[in-house]
Amino acid sequence: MRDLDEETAMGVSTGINQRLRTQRIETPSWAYGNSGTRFKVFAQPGVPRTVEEKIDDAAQVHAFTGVAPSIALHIPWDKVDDYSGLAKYAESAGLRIGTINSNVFQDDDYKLGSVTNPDPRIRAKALDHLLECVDIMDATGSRDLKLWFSDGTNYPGQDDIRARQDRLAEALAAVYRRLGPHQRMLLEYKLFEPAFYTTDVPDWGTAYAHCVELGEQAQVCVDTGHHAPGTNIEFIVAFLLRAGKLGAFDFNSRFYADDDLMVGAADPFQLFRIMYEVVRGGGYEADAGIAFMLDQCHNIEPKIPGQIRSVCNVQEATAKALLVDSEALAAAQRTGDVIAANDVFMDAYKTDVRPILAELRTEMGLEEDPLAAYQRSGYAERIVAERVGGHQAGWGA
Ligand code: LRH
Ligand code: MN
Ligand code: MN
Repeated sequence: MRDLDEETAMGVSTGINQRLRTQRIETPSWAYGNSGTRFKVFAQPGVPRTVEEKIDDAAQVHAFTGVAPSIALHIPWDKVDDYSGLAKYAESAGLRIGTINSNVFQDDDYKLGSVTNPDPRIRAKALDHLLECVDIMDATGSRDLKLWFSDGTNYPGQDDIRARQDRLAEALAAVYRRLGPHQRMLLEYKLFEPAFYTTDVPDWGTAYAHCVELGEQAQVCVDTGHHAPGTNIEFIVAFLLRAGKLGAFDFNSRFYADDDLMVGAADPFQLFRIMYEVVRGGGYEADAGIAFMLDQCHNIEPKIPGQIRSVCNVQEATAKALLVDSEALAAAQRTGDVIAANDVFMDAYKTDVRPILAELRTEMGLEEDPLAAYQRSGYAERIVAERVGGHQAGWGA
């Protein structure tokens, strides 16, 4: 554990606090609704019935953590008639609308794919939806459009793998042309599921290649749950940052397949390693524009506490990453001192950053323990009493 005398500790924590204060972690609207697996959705009392109520819940996460001032929407799960009205509602709740997530995976038409479907009519329908998402961004003032495609095939010979790449490129280019000068397209990859033989955007390399072809406003989104077990995600982060192509994270935690559990729950060390590469590669600087988002569902735990815990886990990993003594690490690396380099790295990881975060929250006028403060607030009891007939998130619907 890092051994700091009191004065140095104060200095270190002040510097880190200033950097942690600027962190922004976006929460997803779908985390607040009921969700589950293919096998069962466990309904919880008090979940939101409207998009506005999802915004209210996200505002609670921000109120207690101070670093979650935006909410991502998923269209059509969060479809409303008036998106600029919704943005105003968010503003009055102390939030803003963040990333717009498209959905071309929940319609019978998409059985054989959306933008890569062999049928041009279905491709056009999918493209229309993506373009409509950009209209929504214009109305809400959102910067980022997130694209994830469930497209792929289940059987050898089912469709032409190469032609599907052409169709994908064509659709992406059409969406890219529609973006405003300050808008970005985030292309998310996923190893498999729901397609099990080929996936059209299965990995970061495919996403990266399409983004390079498209141009500067196209960036890769790394969903931490979308890799094979054992994949070195921090390498991907380092590579993409170096190439200027890391746009965003969808944070969550997985063990086997994609499962959207709480980030940092099973492997906080992996989250630390990822955040270290973010800091090392300049991705933590404000002008880097990396969007740190949660993409999670809470199937067995309560939703708002699940989000608060996740935000705090990201903050903890970030604090540890910021603690890495980069000069000592570089010196050890230069001299090839493997043990010393690993020591410097582990030293930061093993540091208990909870006092630093408590101090930060006090400075920000917040309670030291956001989860306990939320639980004391009475909000959970209030929504259970007030909201009857809670809404189900699209996922698991
Ligand atoms: C796909 C995914 C993608 C979707 C979200 C609900 O697994 O990660 O980001 O939009 O889940
Ligand atoms: Mn995702
Ligand atoms: Mn996912």
